Amino acid sequence: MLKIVHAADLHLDSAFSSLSAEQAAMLRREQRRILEDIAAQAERMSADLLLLSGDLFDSDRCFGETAEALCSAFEQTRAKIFISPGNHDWYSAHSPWARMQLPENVHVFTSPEIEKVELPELGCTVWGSAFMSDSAQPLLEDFHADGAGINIMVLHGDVDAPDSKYGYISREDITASGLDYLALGHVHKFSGVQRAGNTSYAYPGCAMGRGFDETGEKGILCGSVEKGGCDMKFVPLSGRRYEMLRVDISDADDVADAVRQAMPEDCGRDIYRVILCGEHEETPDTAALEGALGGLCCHLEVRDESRPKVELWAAVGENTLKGGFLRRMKALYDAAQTDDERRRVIKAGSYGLAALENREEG
Ligand SMILES: [Mn+2]
Repeated sequence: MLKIVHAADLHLDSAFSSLSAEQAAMLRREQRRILEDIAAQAERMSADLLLLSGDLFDSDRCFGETAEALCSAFEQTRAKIFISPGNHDWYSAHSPWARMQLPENVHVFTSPEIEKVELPELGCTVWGSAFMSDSAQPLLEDFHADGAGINIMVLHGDVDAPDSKYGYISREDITASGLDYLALGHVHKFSGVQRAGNTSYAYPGCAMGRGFDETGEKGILCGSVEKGGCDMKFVPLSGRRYEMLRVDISDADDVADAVRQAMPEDCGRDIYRVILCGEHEETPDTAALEGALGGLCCHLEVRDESRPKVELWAAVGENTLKGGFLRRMKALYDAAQTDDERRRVIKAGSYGLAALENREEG
């Protein structure tokens, strides 16, 4: 049985272009700390292998401090480390992978051909390959693992996407691979631990979100792998989260208060996109809300998808006194120049409608 930590898609040195320059730099520093978290986790569980399935860097370059952080994290664990460069951090003679002085325990795959590394002292064989540009041919075609002991592969590629230019991997090829565990990278969402034939495979997802298409908890996979089986579990990391929150402002007298109440208490470190929805009499001022509520979390973006209240116009087509009244009011509403004017028309319309229906306004 092998104890394994599997991570992928750290995308170190990402631009974080939707944030301010200071915040972006802060998040890049935090990304580097994630490396330490991963190495510490490997050391805590006395992992035999730390598998890193590509896109560790966001590009084929990295800052000096990132290379240093990587090396110092790798020195903090006794696990053997295997890296398969991906479509963002592909291997070349000029890439950080070729230029860095990596510690002894690190093996970087440097060829598009699948390479075999035998580790008799651990009773396993580790396979892997590298992207050499931002695309790769299908990866596992005609592959069959014939290594001694437990067969593990570290690979960046795209399962279930036959048209992908990012190294398509078919389920049939996984089934026929003879691998015990296929440690994948590329898909940024945790896939769950999957099974094809006797092979277990998984994408841990990215280690920290970098945008609103990577929301929620992010982490790595930790556990054990044996011949024909594995017990790998998702372990969340402590990085900041990107979160999206829809807030229905239909019944809100004060939109800012409604947002404040909807935000979770422990959101202070996180990056939020609040989407206002429902029906509301006034068009919310998103810039003012961002200003007023920005302190609630690390960064707040407010989008308005709310609609103006429309029930008022339901009977606008009726050939009745009510219909005629509503048509007059609707024309005023459509011609109104300001939100204030529109609000007054709606107010007048609902009073008038209530009077015509002989009921209290509300
Ligand atoms: Mn990636």
